[in-house]
Amino acid sequence: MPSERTDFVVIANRLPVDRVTSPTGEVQWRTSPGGLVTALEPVMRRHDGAWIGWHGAADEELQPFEHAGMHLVPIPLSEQEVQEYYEGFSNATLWPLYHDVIAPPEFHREWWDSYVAVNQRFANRAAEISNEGATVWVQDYQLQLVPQMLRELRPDLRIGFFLHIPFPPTELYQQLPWRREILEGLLGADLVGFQAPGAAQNFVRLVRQRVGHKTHRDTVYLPDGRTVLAKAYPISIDAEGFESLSRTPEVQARAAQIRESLGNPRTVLMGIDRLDYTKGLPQRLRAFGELIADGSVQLDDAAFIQVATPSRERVEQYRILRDDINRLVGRINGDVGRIGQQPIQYLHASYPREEMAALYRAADVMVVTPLRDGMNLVAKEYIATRWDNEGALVLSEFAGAAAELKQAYLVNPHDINGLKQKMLEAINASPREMGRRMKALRKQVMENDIDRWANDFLTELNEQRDPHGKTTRP
Ligand code: GDG
Repeated sequence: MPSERTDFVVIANRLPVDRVTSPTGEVQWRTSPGGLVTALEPVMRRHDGAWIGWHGAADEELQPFEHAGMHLVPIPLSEQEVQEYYEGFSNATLWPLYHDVIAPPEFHREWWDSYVAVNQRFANRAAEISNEGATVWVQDYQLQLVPQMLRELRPDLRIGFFLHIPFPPTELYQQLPWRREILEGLLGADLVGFQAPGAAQNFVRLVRQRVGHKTHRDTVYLPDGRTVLAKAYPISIDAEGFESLSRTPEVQARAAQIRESLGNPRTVLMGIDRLDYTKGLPQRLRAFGELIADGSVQLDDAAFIQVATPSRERVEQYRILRDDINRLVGRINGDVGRIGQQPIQYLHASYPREEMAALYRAADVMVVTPLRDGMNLVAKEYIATRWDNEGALVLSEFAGAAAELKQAYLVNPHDINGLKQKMLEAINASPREMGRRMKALRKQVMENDIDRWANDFLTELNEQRDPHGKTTRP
């Protein structure tokens, strides 16, 4: 490789590596943390596969290289493309539109042109490095045109697509000036995977209404005789890996230290999110502030740690959110705090995996309240670290994860009184009740891990087409 060709290709906006400079000034690549790499690494090794993606720096062309047994194929992006394709169309048009327009999506024709050009570059590269009949798996909303572009270049390939974020209902999707192009882009795949059955249904309905193809349940029938399957594959985590990390003496000691530094309160509540307006941070902070202010929870008994990982900081809505959260935390701590006792510990930073595991272990009540979320892996990671069946999860009904994690304290984050009540229930739950719920949650997460997700998707993709490009289904 990479002058040779391969039988298995993953295409994602980012390569699964970050460039790091060691204290001695040496530049190295480090596998970026994340379930997707963990799940796909073994599949990549088995098939000697390649991963196509941007390497994270603008205006830089890199040759393909090897890392941790993976063939990595970097795609260059200019500074202008980073602004228009990535920060613009992907994160200021599609992201808010697909998340129920929580923030207003911006529509700019130049952004769209850039999105088309970059998608074409990814498709061209995949066409170059794929063997006859190879399997190509395209990831996420930044690359929705790639399946069709790739099929035009290489009709022999088996193409799968997975959307990590929600797919919106017809009424919202209609706003998109390029609604038909995106649907047609996705229809280039043999199998289109979503986080939830409702998202797959939204897609099939839109294809019927907007493109006019015949559909039946989860199948779209194209005029050329090809069929496209649209189904849900709820993503998960490396559950065992997370559990064993959280069992190490170092992580347990660090968890104890975190609680100690808060003065060992009876209840530690926690939120961990990318700083994003979809995650419902203001709602949970407001609810907690009110519980302290109205005396339902005593300041001596509880602390709330909110970790907000910096994200998309050049996109305007994210800058606005950052200021809003700073103000809100300041107001709540100012209103209900005392000297040496700030009810909310707010951390705008990102941490290594070990620290994340320690934070989860330190939390009695994990509060996950997105207004809309494809899945939400934080909820699943928390559960994986609760091997003693202690701890409670407060979870938004609007997270994809709520469909599987039914024994969580499910909430509507828009309903602040309802949210307060559920948080209070979780805080005051008896050990027996907590154990009953957590046991059921753990069974769900430990049995349905990221390997199963990848296997289910790839098995279905293999069954969907035979190697000669004909459909094998009726
Ligand atoms: C999208 C969809 C879907 C966070 N801070 C740090 C850190 N993280 C890790 C968490 C978790 C991941 O990032 C966040 O995943 P989520 O699922 O919660 O949310 P998104 O980033 O919005 O992901 C989502 C997901 O794709 C997968 O399909 O579930 O719905 O929106 O794994 O642990 N990791 C480290 N340091 C941090 O500071 N190491």
